[in-house]
Amino acid sequence: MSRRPIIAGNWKMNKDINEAATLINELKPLVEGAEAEVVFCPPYVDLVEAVKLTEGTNIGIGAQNMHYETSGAFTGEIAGEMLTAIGVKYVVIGHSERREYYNETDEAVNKKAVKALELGLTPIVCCGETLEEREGGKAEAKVVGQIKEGCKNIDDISKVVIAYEPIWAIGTGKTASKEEADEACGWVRKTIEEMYGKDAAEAVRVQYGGSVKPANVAELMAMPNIDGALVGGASLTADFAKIVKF
Ligand code: G2H
Repeated sequence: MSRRPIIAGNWKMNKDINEAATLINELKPLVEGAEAEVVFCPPYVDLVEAVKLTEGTNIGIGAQNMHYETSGAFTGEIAGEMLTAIGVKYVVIGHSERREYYNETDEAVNKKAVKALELGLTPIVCCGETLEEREGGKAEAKVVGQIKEGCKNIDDISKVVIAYEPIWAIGTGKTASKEEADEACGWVRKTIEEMYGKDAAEAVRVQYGGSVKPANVAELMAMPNIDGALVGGASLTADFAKIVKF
């Protein structure tokens, strides 16, 4: 089965509304006609403007997090319903920075993923091991565990995008080798097969993330288990178009 590549820019806590508009306007013509599905994930305060600026283009807008409840006393949080109401189509869930700094658990990741799908949002569910876990031979167990817990009870797993991001390669300039990245994306796919069967595993898209840049994207994308990239630092300039059009 051929899976359509998906390249997403995770802007993290970068770009105010004016900077976001400038970057989007720069990138719009440069990513036009891309073979890959293209997603920009700016900070919450930029989302309304980002959706407006990308109407009628091939760019989809995503949030970087959401709450699994619809409303209530959750100061500082944003509901999935609030995202769909403004035309957001994707949401990053369980990024390692959220797991590390905001104690996001696999259980919360799972609730968010289930809720996102209910609302018609495409969840980009993140997983990945620390350097210590990799060096201790525990990388596969960590990734498999995160997928088993984070991606359970899902009606149609083919609608989920999974991003494998080894924590040691995030923002460090250190990329996993294409073989390491492919092997780990294969662990994800094998786990999905065990949970949901072969067809589901063939359909689900697995991204690699961690210091992806124009110079390394093509070799990563050529690997059999890698269907896309979740890009941080290199998504913040017009150079992102070179990644999108790998
Ligand atoms: C990993 C990635 C984006 P970067 O966090 O999700 O960031 O490309 O800067 O390593």
